[in-house]
Parts: sequence; structure tokens; C-alpha cells
Amino acid sequence: MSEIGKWLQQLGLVSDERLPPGQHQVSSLPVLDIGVHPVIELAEWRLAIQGLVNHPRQFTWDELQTLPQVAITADIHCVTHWSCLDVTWSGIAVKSLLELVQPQPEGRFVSLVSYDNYTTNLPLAALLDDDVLLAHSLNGQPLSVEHGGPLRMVVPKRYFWKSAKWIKTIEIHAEDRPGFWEARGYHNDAFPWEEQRFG
Ligand SMILES: Nc1nc2c(c(=O)[nH]1)N[C@H]1C(S)=C(S)[C@@H](COP(=O)(O)O)O[C@H]1N2
Ligand SMILES: [Mo]
Repeated sequence: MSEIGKWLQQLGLVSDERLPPGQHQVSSLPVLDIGVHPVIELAEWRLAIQGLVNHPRQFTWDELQTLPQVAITADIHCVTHWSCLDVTWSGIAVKSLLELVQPQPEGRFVSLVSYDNYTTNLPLAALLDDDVLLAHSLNGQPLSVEHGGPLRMVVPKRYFWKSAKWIKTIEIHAEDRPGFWEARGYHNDAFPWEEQRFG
């Protein structure tokens, strides 16, 4: 941290707190999901981007690897109160994928649909952030099946249920469609620092 950063902290003008309210730290990423761990051969695996886009597309595994690769290190916060700090992910920038399919102006919301039929929803704009990626690796290792391999969404700014494992389809809609947990009372926006867990 910079000298001035330390100073501001000592004066109590900024906080060094990395845990959002109601969270405790864990040292490794737990495995959490609705219970089905789908296994898909890479040769069969597809990612579809469809709905309100000019160029709906299905990507094979090999096609995806040719797209711009990014790596990020982020703190992960789960609504069940654990946070795992400094998790490194690498994969494909979602922004570059969206540029290829060209969302239409009325397409403002996204449903993520996974191979276990799990769904979650986000505003399209949330996927354009630089820290949002489709991850195929976790802390330098290929993403294991239990953590959503071969490919999962990572949306670090939201509670982790928005980060769909085993992603299959990205659908762009004009209206917001609540996903699996959102339809069961979880918060639609899910910002950890605002403690948007339910409602
Ligand atoms: N496809 C799918 N994605 C999912 C889930 C799921 O059940 N199915 N669970 C979500 C929840 S509630 C959490 S906390 C994270 C857990 O990811 P992890 O098992 O890699 O820690 O995945 C999210 N993505
Ligand atoms: Mo979760």
C-alpha cells in the first residue's frame, strides 16, 4: 500500500476491511451447488449465446480458446457468510464474447443457464465489467468439475450464486427473469458490501 494510503487508514479516513458485513474468511474455496455435477466431454461441450443478439452463436471449446484471455485476482463472497480472499481465475473476457454476438439495444438482461439446469440473472451491463470472465482455471490449475469446470462464469462484485458453474447458455432478454435462487427469495442484485442477501 502507498504511504498516503497507510496514512489515510491511520487517520480512520479509509478502511482496510476486506470482509463485507456478516462475512468470515475461509482459506480455500468450498464446494457449493444444488447437487448435480455434470460431466461434459470437451468434444461435445458447447457454449451458446442467444436471444436479443445480432449474431447468435455456439462456441466449441477450441473456438473459445482463440478468444482474448484474461486473468484476475478477486475476493469471493458467498451469501452463506464465507469469503475467500485473493482467488485467481483465468479465462475469457465476457466483454469480448459479447462484442462478437452484438447484443441488441433492447437486450438489457441476461439469464445464465448451466448444464445442471441451474439459472441466475444479471443486467447485461454487469457482464461488461473488466473483472467478469468465463473461467477455465482456478489458482493456476484447470477448473475442476466440482468448481464448475470446464467453464464457469465469475462475477466477483456479486454474491457467488451469480457466478454460474458449468455454463451452457447466455441468453439476452428485454426483461429481467429471476434465476433459481432469485425466484426463491434471494436478492436480485446481490451486492455483498450492501449485504443484499434476500428480498
Ligand atoms: N450451475 C451452478 N452454478 C452455481 C451453483 C449451482 O448450484 N449450479 N451454485 C452457486 C452457489 S450458491 C455458489 S456459492 C457457487 C459456489 O461455487 P464453488 O462450488 O466453486 O465454491 O456456485 C454458484 N454457481
Ligand atoms: Mo452460494
